Amino acid sequence: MSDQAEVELEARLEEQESFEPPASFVEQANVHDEGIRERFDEEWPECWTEAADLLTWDEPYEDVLDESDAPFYEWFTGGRLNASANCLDRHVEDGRKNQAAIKWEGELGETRTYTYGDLLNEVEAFAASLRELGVEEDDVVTLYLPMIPELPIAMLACARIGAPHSVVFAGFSADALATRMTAAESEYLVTCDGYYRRGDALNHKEKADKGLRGVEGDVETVVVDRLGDELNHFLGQHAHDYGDLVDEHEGTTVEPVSRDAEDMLFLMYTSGTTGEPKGVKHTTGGYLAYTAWTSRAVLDVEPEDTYWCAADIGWITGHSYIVYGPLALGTTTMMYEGTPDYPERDRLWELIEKNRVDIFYTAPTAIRSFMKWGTEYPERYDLSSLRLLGTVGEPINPRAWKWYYKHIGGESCPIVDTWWQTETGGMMVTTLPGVDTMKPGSAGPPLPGVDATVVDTGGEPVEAGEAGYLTVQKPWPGMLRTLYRNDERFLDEYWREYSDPDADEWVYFPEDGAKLDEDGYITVLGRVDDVINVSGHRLGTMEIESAIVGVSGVAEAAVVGGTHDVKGEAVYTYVILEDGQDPTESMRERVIEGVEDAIGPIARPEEVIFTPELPKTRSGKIMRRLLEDIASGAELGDTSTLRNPEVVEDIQAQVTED
Ligand code: 6R9
Repeated sequence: MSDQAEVELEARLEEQESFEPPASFVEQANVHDEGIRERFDEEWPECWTEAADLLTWDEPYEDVLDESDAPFYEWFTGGRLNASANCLDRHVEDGRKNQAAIKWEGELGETRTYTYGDLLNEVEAFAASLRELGVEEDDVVTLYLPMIPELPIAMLACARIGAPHSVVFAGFSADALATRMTAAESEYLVTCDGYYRRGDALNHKEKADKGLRGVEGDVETVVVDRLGDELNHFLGQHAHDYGDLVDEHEGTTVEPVSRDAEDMLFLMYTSGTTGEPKGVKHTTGGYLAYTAWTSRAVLDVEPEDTYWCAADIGWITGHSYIVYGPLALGTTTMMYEGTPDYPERDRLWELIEKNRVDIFYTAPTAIRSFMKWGTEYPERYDLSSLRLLGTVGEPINPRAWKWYYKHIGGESCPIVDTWWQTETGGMMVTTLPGVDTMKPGSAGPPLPGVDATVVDTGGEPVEAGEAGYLTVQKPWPGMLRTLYRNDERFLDEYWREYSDPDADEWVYFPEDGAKLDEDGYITVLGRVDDVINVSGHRLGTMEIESAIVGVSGVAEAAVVGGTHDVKGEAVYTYVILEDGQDPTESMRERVIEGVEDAIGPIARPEEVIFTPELPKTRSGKIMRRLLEDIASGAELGDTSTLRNPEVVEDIQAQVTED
C-alpha cells in the first residue's frame, strides 16, 4: 500500500463509529440467529435449557429456575452432574482421546501438550492423591499456583471428588494467601517450588510457607516441582511432592462424584468495598452451563479450534474462559506461563502464528501496551489464523479497539468487548459476533436472556443518551449464589440498593456506572464504589489503606485510582505520618513494601504522597473525588467548600513534581 493510501485508511478508521461483522465470520458463526434476543425473552427462563443442554447430566433437572427464596436463586434444581466428567470423560468417550485439550507454553520456550486422554489420566491420579491426603467432598482445597498445567489439573481433580477449590492468584502475597485460607477454613494447599518471570526463577514456596505460618492448624500441602534443581526447597512436615503422588496413583480410576446442580464448584475471593475480600460462591450446574454457553455463543468456540485466553487462571476470567467453558466444549485451550514481552515484545504474536490460534481473548491494558510498543512486532508474524478477538476486564477506549481490530485482526475478525464480573460467573453485556454491529468503546447490548438495565438513582430506567447505574433485573444461571458463609453481606453488597424486598422484586447491583445509547448499547464507565481497576485487576482501596496504616509511623491513609495510560488506573496513596515522623525516602519504601506484603506487587502504589492533612468537607468526610482528580492531573473544581483548602495546593505540588 502506498503511504498516501495508508494515511487515508488510517483516517477512515479513526472516524468510523460502527463495524459490521465480516460476512465470512457470520456464515460460520455458532450463533447467527438475529431473533435470538426476542426468543430468549419470550421463553425466559426456559431459554436457559439451551445452556444446560450443552452439558451431560447424571440426573436430569426438574426445574430450570427456583425463585422461591429470592435472591437466593437456584438453577436446574434436582439435576446432578460432575464438572470434570463434563470437561474430560465425555470427550474421551466421544473418540477425542487424542485431541489436544491443553497446549502449554512455558516462558523459556518449553512446551507441553495434554490430550484429553492424558488430562483425564492425570486428573484421576491427582484426585486419588487428594483423597489419600484426606480430602473429602465439600472440603475447600486452596490452589496457590502460577500458570502451569498442574493448576487446571488440580482444579479438575477437586471438581472430580466434589471438593470446591479456592484459587489464590500466585502474584498475591503470603498474607493474602493466609487471609483467604483462614476465611475458607481450608486445610489443604497445592502450591509449587517456584516459577519463571522474565527469565528469573521466583521462589514461590518461600511465600507459601510464610503464608502457612499465618494459618492455624495443620495444612496438608502438595508441592509441584516446576523448577527442578534451580531452587532448593524442603518439603517439611505435612508436605508432599506432586510428582511422587501422581506417579504412585498413575492408572487409578476415580469415578466422578455426582454433584447436585447447586453444590459448590468453587470459591473465588475478590475485592470489595470493605477491607475483607469477598468469597464468591459458584455452583456446579448453572456456572458450567453458563460458561459453556457463552464460550460457544460469544467466543464462537468449536471443538476443532485452538483457543487462547491470555488471562491468568488466578482470576475469574481464567476459571471461566481458560478452564471450564472451553474444556466443557471440548476445544484446545492454550496456556502461557510468562509475560508478553519476554524474551521480546513479539512473544504473543509468535505463539499465535506457531499454534495457528483461531480465537484470542485479552485485556485492554495489554492492548494499550502493544500499541505503545508499536506495530513492528505483530507485523513480523502471520496472524491470519485468527477468526475472533475479545477483550475483558475494563473499558476499552476506541483507539485501542481500532488498533486491535486493524493490527491484530487484520480487519477481518469481529471483536467482542465483554462486560462481566467475578460474581456474574460469565459474560453479561457484549455483542454476539455473528449477529450484532460493533461500536468501539461500547460493550454492546445485554446477552440474550440477560436483563441488564441502566437506571437512575431512583432505580428507573434511563433514556437513551443518558448515564446511570448498571443493574441486572433478572437472575441468570452463572450468578454467584452467595458470599461464602455470609448471606447477610451478599444481600447488603448486591441486592439492597435497588431491590424492593416487600414486593419480592430483586435487582442485582454490580457497582458499575454505565451509559445507554439509542440502539440499546451499553458503555460501561467503571466502578462507582471504592474499588479500582489496575491493569484489569480489581483492587479494594480499603484493603490497600489498611495495609498502609499497618506500617509503623503512619497515622492515616487514603487510596484512590488515578488515570494511567497503560494500566487504566494506578494506585495513588496519600499518607499522613504520626507526629515526629519524617517523610523520608525510607518511609516511602516502607509504605510500598507494606502494600506489597499485604496484597502483592499488583497493588504497588504508583505514588506515595505525604501530606499533613487530607482534604475534608466541613462535615469531616475525605474528598476522594478531589484526590482522584489530583492523581489524574485533572482540572480541580471549586475547593472553597473544604474545611482545609490550603492542603490541596500542597498535595498537588507533590504530584506534579514527580
Ligand atoms: C471479568 C472481570 C469486574 C469489573 C467490573 C467492571 C470491570 C470488566 C469490562 C469492565 C468495562 C468491560 N469490567 N469487563 N468494564 N468493560 N468489558 O474482569 O471480573 O475482576 O471481578 O472485575 O471489571 O468494572 O465490575 P472482575
